[in-house]
Amino acid sequence: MHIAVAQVGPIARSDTRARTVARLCELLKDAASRGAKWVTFPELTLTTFFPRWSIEDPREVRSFFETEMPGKETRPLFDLARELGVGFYLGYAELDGERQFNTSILVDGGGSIIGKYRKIHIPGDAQSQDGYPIQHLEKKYFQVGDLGFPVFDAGETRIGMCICNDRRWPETYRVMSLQAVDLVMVGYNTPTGYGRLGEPRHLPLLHNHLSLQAAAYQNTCWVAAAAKAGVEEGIHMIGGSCIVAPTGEIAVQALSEDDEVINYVCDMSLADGYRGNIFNYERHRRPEHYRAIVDRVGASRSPL
Ligand code: CDV
Repeated sequence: MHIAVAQVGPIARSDTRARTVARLCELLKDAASRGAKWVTFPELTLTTFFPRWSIEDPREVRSFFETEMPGKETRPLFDLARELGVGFYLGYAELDGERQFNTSILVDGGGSIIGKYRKIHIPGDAQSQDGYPIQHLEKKYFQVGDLGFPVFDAGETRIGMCICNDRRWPETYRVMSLQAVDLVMVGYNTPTGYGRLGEPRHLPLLHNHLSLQAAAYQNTCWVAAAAKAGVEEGIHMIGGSCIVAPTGEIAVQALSEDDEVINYVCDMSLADGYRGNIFNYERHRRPEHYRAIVDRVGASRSPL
């Protein structure tokens, strides 16, 4: 299976959808010219990463959301996908009635939406935090997703999706792995300087790859991860977009922090060796001992 990841460089607050979609179309063409059949785009691909600001004007907030998909401005990407016969994952802010979600869709090579996911692990805060150098207000703008972690059959391959912070949580992949997922697509926007204050600047990239590589290996699947990268509205966002094999190895990685396509011909049977042996779930998993994972949200310090 030939897949690509389209990393996207900074998008300014003033950029129009039309301009951004034109960039995405160029990336899709680049991926298709290399022979790729599926492309992963980042989280919230159509606009700048607006949750870095506390925006009070509801009309301005709504301007970052899509009410239909495809809409007038996004249709060219769908038309191009159909023309090229290339499917894609696209992250965007979804307005569903009054409900706001951080969403991704899976569009097949015929230009039809075959899957939808709404981000479950919503990080950050609902209000600006005093003293934080970088605000991350996803809890202000997004509800927790209500679709679980579904997987979708795309020809011979079963594809799952998650969004940014989801990639750090083992449960995300295990739920998909228990539905025999072959490929997990993930888009992300990860600022340097978020999180533990004074965290060394190399750690966000390390944690990105650590999470993706462990997930691919432990869940016997491929992972295709696309960053929105570079300095966007004064905030540095990590790049490091990559395709990870079920061996846990990075097969290919972006070198820039700008618009860049990476691609790889994935041998989907690479997972079989692990599924039949070290990670043979039927033989080795012990769910009767995993109760706490669903019964508890946090770690209990109560006396044993
Ligand atoms: N967009 C994100 O979900 N970003 C988070 C940040 C807040 C750490 C991430 O997990 O990369």
